[in-house]
Amino acid sequence: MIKKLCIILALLMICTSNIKAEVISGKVNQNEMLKSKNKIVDSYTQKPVTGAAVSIPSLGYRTTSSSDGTFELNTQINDKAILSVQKDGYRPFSLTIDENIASKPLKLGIEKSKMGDVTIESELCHLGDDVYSETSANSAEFKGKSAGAFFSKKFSTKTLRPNEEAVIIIGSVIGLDTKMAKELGQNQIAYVYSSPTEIFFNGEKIGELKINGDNQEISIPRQLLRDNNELTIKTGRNLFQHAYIDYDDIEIANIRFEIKDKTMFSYK
Ligand SMILES: [Ca+2]
Repeated sequence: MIKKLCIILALLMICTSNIKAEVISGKVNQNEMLKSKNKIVDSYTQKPVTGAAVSIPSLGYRTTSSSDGTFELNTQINDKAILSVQKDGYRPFSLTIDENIASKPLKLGIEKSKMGDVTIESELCHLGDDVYSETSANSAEFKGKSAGAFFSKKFSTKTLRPNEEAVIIIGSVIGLDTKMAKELGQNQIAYVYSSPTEIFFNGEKIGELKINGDNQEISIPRQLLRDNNELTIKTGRNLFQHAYIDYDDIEIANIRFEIKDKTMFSYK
């Protein structure tokens, strides 16, 4: 009897030690997974989004989220760069990342497109003249040719209801060397700075970009809206270079037109 009991106890001990070993190795695997796995989710349902196109255009890096929404960033990121996510039925998404941000698992929430949304430009655009200082904000990430000092695109929109307002969203911008960008430590240029990037809607100036970052929003005055519209973005110029025009070299991605319901944010 005692012998049998000893055997059973011994078996139990072997079993539990096996279970323990498995749990520990399971944890190690999970941590390794977390380190390398970034995830795309629906910002409303928090459910994984499969087949989203993830790219870092300035580095020529492209991948797709798998069936569980995860994706890997198998590329060296040294300086700030714009990461883009595109998926049918969703608003284009972009995020300025750097080595530090990319070293941690990213959970990116993307939003379903809404009625009246217009994607004006989802690709990365370089504005300027390709002449820039190596200490300019994010100069290391500048790749490809400049598209000139202007970006301009025509697009049509639906008529606004009285409770609605329209905005332009600049998904991401890097490389701005304005006075404010300099004061915020976004570049290492010692003395000079550029005028801000200007945003024009149907020929009227509606706003400026003075700092680098994501999701900058510019309201469109109602009276400027037509059925067919034109958005123009003009990069600034170095205010300390008078011998020739030195445009501020910037990279801009994910330019959108969106309609907002004003009553949704009002508590009156
Ligand atoms: Ca320049």
